[in-house]
Amino acid sequence: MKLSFRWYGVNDPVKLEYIKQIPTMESIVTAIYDVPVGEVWSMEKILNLKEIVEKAGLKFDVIESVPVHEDIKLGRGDRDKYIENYKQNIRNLGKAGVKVICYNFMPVFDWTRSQLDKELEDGSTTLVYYKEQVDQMDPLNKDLSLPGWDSSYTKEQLSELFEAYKKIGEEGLWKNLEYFLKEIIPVAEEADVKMAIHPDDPPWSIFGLPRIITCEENVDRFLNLVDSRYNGLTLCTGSLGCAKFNDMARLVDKYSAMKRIHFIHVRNVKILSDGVSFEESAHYSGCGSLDIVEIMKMLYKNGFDGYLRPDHGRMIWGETGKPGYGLYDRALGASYITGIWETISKISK
Ligand SMILES: [Mn+2]
Repeated sequence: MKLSFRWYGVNDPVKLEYIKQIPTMESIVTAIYDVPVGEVWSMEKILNLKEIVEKAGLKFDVIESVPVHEDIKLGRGDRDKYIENYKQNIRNLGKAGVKVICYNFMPVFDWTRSQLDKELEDGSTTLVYYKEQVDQMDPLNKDLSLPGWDSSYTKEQLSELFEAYKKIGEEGLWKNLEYFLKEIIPVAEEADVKMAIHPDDPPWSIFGLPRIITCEENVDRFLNLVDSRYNGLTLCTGSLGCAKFNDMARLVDKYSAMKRIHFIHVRNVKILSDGVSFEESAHYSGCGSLDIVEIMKMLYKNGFDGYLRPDHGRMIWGETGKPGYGLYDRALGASYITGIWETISKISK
């Protein structure tokens, strides 16, 4: 297990020096944020970022994410141009020593929450998803700014995109994902970069948009689209684990035994009594619905040697910053995970 930490670049209030001070921290998970989706990341930009990370004594070997252009997901006429650019990004990142690229195939927007700063009983704040609030949201209302949402779309563009996704549906999205994978995985093999898809968060359809990386059956289908180790997973315990139908320890066991997990996001979520709402909790098992020790045991049992990062944290101790991505609670999560790993490795000897 290689411990890593997400960092949003030089403007991130969480400094590399602080991340380096977390015991056993090895690698930075980052991306280039000033190149539009679908364009090529230049070697110059990549090497510049690598140098900044390495100067802080950390490794530059995981990218999260290289975003996939909507035209690829929709299978539109110019997708081949964007796929060529994507291949070039894989080659460029491979040349810079990157080992894993995380990406997702969620239509229009990434993760969805109803609130980013819900105050918990202990005064900390966290990201929450309350189904009844989400049900009342109208994504085509321009005044609504959703977390995880690309606010650069106009209302017209958005409704056009929604229509296009409605038309292709889940099966259309599968077909376009397969087309994309068959193009890029051979390039990833050649560049020795593991591609690692992030599951949909949350793992069910929202606002009528199709979502497919949601459950065991679909993850199996995904891995079979291109049966190569280079076609793998960023297994996110919180994303899949907020649905009761996903037994996380079992899924981690299954996919790590298959050597298809290259990167894992470890975090906990508390599923609420309605079964379809959740609050992100501290990493400790007792704070949420997931058994983090059991998950770590499965990784250990299967000799997991990929990258792991603590995922979202709450905001604690008065910290302000990017919701989910403060330093303190994620550092507590990292130490908790390191402690579990050390304990398992010692008692296993
Ligand atoms: Mn995640």
